[in-house]
Parts: sequence; C-alpha cells; structure tokens
Amino acid sequence: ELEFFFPQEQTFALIKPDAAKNHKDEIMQKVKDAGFTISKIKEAPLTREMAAEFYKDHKGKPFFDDLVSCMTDGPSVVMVLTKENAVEEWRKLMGPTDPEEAKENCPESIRAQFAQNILSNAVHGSSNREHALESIEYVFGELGI
Ligand code: RTP
Repeated sequence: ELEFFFPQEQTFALIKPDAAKNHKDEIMQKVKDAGFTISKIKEAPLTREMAAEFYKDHKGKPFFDDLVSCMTDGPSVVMVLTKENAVEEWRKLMGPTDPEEAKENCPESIRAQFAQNILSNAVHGSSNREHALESIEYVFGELGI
C-alpha cells in the first residue's frame, strides 16, 4: 500500500569504533529522527579482513593501513537502514568525509557533530545500491555476524 507510492530502499550503515564507544545513542537518535527504519542491527568488532573488504577500493593508498586499524579498534555497530532513497539519504545524514568540511558546510550532519578526524569520522555508508546489497550480504549473510 504505502510502499506503492514510496518505494523503500535499503542501505548498509556502520558506526565506526570510536563513535560506537562514545556517541552511539546520539547517532541512533539522529537515524530515527531522520525517518529511517532500522531493519537489522548488530554490534561486533570487525576483523582486519572485513575492514579491508569494505575499503578495498582504497587498497594501496597511503592511509589504507591506518584506516583498517581505526576500523578494528573496538566494536562497530552495523545496520541495515530502510527508507525511500536510503542510500543517498544516509550519505546526506553522514555528511562530508572530512569533519572540517562537514562542520563548515553541513553542521547538522553526523560527521560534523561526532567525527574525531578524517579516519575516525564516525560513520560509513554504501555509495550505491550495488555496494549496499553486497555489504549487507557480506555482513549479515555470508559472515552471519
Ligand atoms: P565511507 O566510504 O567511509 O562511507 O566514506 P566516504 O565515502 O565519505 O569516503 P571515501 O572516500 O570512500 O573514504 C573511505 C574512508 O577513508 C578515509 N579517508 N581518509 N586521509 C585521507 O585523506 C582519507 N580519505 C578518506 C575516511 O575515513 C573515509 O570514511
């Protein structure tokens, strides 16, 4: 019925370890206030293999090893978020990668409010529907964490 008019989309979202430790409740509140349905949620530490899989496009870049370390520095919160246009809407709520840019241009975004630095920048989100399906399957399906 409603979904006929407002087709629902799913995205994969992750709260990085530093933010999961210090700002989980505030971030979850912003997720709910933005109208997302939390279809799945699990708190678990990522292995280095999983972090490397999420960020395989960045393999070989100078910050790759530090990025994997910061992603495995404690439990992350992994979620499937459902909403109309969820992939784009979640990235909008995350804000720009660099927290300084986020504070400047998107002060209401999660990264503006809770990022420590460009690596520990609070949250991750899939950049398109294909990546979203792949990550959801990888985390909640195949690995079953
Ligand atoms: P994400 O993939 O985590 O959702 O973030 P994003 O699309 O905004 O950023 P992306 O370019 O895909 O980069 C992935 C993560 O790598 C770290 N990064 N560090 N030191 C640097 O210049 C640099 N650039 C990117 C960030 O932690 C980013 O979330």
